[in-house]
Amino acid sequence: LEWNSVQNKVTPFITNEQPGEDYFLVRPLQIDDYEKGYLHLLSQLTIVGEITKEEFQSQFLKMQKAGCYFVTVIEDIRDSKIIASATLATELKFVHKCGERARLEDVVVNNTYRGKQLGKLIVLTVTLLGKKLGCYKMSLDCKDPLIPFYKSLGYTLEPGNANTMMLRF
Ligand code: 16G
Repeated sequence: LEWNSVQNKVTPFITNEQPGEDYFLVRPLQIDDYEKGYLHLLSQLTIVGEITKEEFQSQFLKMQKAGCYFVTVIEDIRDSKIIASATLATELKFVHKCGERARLEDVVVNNTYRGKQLGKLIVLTVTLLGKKLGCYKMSLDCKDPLIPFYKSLGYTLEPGNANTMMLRF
């Protein structure tokens, strides 16, 4: 998976440097993104709960220190708002020659920005990052209606091997 294959999937040509409109910026999450509506965006995906700026910043620093979280966002620089996000989380293993696996988490695009292929752009960006980091596989959980979207980006259901089991606390 290289940039030209990303471009092939996202038409008209857009890359992380040129995401279609010059007011969209693809970049890593930053510590001041609390002010830019990052948690409001995440609340379009699932329950976020009340999180203070201090709590956000402390979690951000923990994630940064851990070194295995790559939270990627798209900012609309016209009003400094985070309008899309996806997280790549990596996990060290003994299997696969002391390999590393990657998980794609918390993919969300602000619902007023749908139809601009920003979901594709951000998923392909973090997928490419997972590959560059040397991960041997990348996986995700999603709801049924999103299966075609992820399939269009190269993800597959592995028959007999794709059951997500859950124990909620
Ligand atoms: C989806 C997300 C997952 C997120 C979860 C939240 C992707 C690919 N998957 O499964 O990352 O954490 O929804 O739902 O974005 P929950 O609150 O039920 O865990």
